[in-house]
Amino acid sequence: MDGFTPWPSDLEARYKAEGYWGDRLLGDVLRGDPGRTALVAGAERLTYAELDRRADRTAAGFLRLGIRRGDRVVVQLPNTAAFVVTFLALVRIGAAPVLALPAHRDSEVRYLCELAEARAYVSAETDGGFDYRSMARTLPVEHVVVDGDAQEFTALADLDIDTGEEPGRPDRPDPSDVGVFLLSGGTTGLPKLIPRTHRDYVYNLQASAEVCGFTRDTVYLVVLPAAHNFALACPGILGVFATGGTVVLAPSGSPDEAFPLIERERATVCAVVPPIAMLWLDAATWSEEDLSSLALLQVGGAKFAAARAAEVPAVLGCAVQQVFGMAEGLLNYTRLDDPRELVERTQGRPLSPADEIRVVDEDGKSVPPGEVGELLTRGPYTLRGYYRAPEHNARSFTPDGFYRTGDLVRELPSGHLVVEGREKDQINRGGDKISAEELENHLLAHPAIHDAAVVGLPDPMMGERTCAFLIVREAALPGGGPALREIKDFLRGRGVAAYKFPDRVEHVDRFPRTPVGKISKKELAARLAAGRPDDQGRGT
Ligand code: OOB
Repeated sequence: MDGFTPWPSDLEARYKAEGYWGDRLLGDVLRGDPGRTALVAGAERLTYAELDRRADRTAAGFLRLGIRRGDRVVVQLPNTAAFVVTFLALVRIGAAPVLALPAHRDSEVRYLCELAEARAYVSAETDGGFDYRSMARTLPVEHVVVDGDAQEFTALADLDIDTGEEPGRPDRPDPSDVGVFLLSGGTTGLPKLIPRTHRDYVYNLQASAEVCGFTRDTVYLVVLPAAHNFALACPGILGVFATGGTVVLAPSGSPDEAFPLIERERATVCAVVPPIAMLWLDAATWSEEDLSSLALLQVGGAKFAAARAAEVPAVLGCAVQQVFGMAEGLLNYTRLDDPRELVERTQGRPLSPADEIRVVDEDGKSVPPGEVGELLTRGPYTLRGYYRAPEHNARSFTPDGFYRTGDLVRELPSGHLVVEGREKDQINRGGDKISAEELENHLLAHPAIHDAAVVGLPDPMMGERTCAFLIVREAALPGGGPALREIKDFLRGRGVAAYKFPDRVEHVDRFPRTPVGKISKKELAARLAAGRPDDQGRGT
């Protein structure tokens, strides 16, 4: 596939020889007993046999539409059976799903369709009050497939029909093909696509299922978006399928929705981001649901404070596992038998013996053991390049193929990593990643805004919230410049996902600069922390 950076042949040979990469395809992950429950979604309960059949028939439906091996299809579905069926159907015919989040809007989805040159777009009819069909009308794709009332488009249900005839057998994908595209959190003006091959992602989910102790008795509750790597394959939905357990889809992580499902389905594992974990810690003290089935709570996506991690066993009655992962690949897990100290205070250690880790200073030299530096990594399930992004790749990877994570970490003698901060220009808002540059570019399109700088503001619940510092054009000054509400309306009008909206807006006359003339975001953050956002006295 053009635009995809393969692993060099010596590493490919090694990963195969050492058994990291096998021949299993993403379409073959359903390994449960045919009669056992694979998926519970709303009122639907599907056995492994039923899910397998639906995935096969829908695969045939996509073939009838003309979707073929190597094609890309943007998929934007909430946590419904349709997501699982569509994902399995597409990977079976070798068409790569491009996994948009339900929160994405026109600006993100259109860009993904263009970048991936997607042949089709699959969405819900409406969800959370948003009509995906009206957005779909102007997307640059040949086919729109809708789960539900499709109006002028193709209904997903119409792809799932048994025509009685054998569909033309498509060429089976190769394990080295790109199986799925994940979205990067983004540090530049535009989001990036992460190609994951069948063999690297199958390894990712199988090795994760092993480390996390998944078995056929695992009942995994999905509360994060199924399209997110954590919920999909760490070990996630696919890791459960590969070990024969049951996946239960919840619409969100709200205790009102998740707790009754834990009780009813006797859920044993759930993956959450820190704000949800903290919500659950509070809610568990007054809720009446029986959460006793819960054996493991995986927490990741953003740093989980040691003190809160320590509360989990007593309050929720289950073990806690910290997960420091990234859609780009590398996954760190605290192990189920790690001493309490490591589970509470670290973000885990690499999943694979073949994961290579370097912690480096600004010059790219390894720091002394135990000191903080930027985490670089390469390995059997970490990308070697973003899709169709040669210039960005030149900056994001070292010449010998290590991915620069932009995360600042400290490595303990045990190999466990402690996340100490971030170097990349990104805000981590409770696990949702916001590229400062992307948001700044949207803000700069506002007629009254002359310049914009977006920084993270520490927040006890979300970890960080988003603050936009704005310099207003002189002509707009008499009106005082746009307030937060106007900025949000403006961004909504541009089709930007709501999680990227700033939580706070500060108007300033100029920005503090670093000695080389760049905007000093450190100084802006320090001013916010000190309660003097428009301080002109320092650093200018
Ligand atoms: C997960 O994936 P992404 O791609 O949304 O975000 C990756 C970034 C990391 O580079 C790091 O900056 C941050 O999110 N992060 C954490 C963290 N887990 C992720 N920072 C501190 N502590 C943690 N535990 O977020 C993701 C992917 C797979 C599994 C889990 C999380």
